[in-house]
Amino acid sequence: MDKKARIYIAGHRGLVGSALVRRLQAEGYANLLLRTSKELDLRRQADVEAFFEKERPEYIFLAAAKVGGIIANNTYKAEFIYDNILIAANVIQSAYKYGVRKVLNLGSTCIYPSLALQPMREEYLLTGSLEPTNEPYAIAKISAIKLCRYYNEQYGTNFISVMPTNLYGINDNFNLETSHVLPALIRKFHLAKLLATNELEAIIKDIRKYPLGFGLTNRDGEDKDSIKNLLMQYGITEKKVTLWGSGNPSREFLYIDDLAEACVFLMENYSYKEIGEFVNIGTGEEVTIKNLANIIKDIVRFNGYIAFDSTKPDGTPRKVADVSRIKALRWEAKTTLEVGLRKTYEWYVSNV
Ligand code: GFB
Repeated sequence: MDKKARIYIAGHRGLVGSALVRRLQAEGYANLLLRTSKELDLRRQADVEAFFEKERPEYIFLAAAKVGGIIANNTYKAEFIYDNILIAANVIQSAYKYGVRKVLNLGSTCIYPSLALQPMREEYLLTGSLEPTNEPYAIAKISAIKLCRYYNEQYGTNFISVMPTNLYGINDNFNLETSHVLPALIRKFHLAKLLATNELEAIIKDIRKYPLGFGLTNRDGEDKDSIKNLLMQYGITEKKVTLWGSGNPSREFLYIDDLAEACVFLMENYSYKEIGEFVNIGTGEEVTIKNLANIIKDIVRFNGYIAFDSTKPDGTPRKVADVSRIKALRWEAKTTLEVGLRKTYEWYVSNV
């Protein structure tokens, strides 16, 4: 990729897209094309074509998507399948039509069967039933993989796909109803600690700056009882934090700057012929939700205890990627979970 190449980062304000922008800028890429979803609705084919016609991107990182944690996936099912299929189909078709040199399409390891053998190898795709809590999202992401593959095969394009594991880091979504587990845990323990140390002003500032959830964003009052009642609805008290599910599932977490580094590296060095249909990106290491919660509790310095709400879903029991293919391409994750968590917590405290 030439440093002056016209590079479109679809979804540049999200967790993934913003990390890609930081990485590309740090590497000296000077011609980044950025559009917010208000400026360009990727679900509208005519608008997408008009953008490509005018701006003529040469490379695309396809990081735009409707995403969320287990409950968001399980609630907004129609939006997760419709928005994500349209975004992928419109961008990939326009990339072909306007002769884009290369596309890097971002998926997720939820494309694998819910009970796939662990660690999950790329060839396990479509070998079993999907996890019901995220089937709509997974179907859309599988469609995007197949679009890239079959455009390559029929039209000779160079569209590559990557499947990152659960991601986290700065610019994540900390809304307790829609977020993934890791930012939710950071926020829950942090607010519980503030409650225990009676730092009401800090709690009020946090809630004002960033909504707790969609359904319950307003406080009736700013006295301790009102705040306590509000936080209790999210499983946060001064002595106890309640998490969803059993705590037994395991997940693999990749720090967002590592993902961005991997994506730029693959874009710069490999074609779809070398990568194959897609490649996993992860650390290859897993942690149970219970253990993750204990690590975060220690980093945040919350002294209370942890409880679990078994009325909430667990989702896939185990999810860890086999990363031998990307290692063979000479890339490996660098950030340990401990370091990534500390960076994310520091960012959260100073930005939310
Ligand atoms: O991160 P998460 O929402 O999504 O949940 P998935 C991971 C695990 O953490 C589940 C548990 O077992 C949750 O029950 N958990 C415990 C919590 N406490 C909480 C909490 O306060 N908030 C949240 N969100 N979880 C998503 C898929 O699956 O992973 C997406 O739904 C996508 O499609 C993404 O693939 C990477 O890891 O289960």
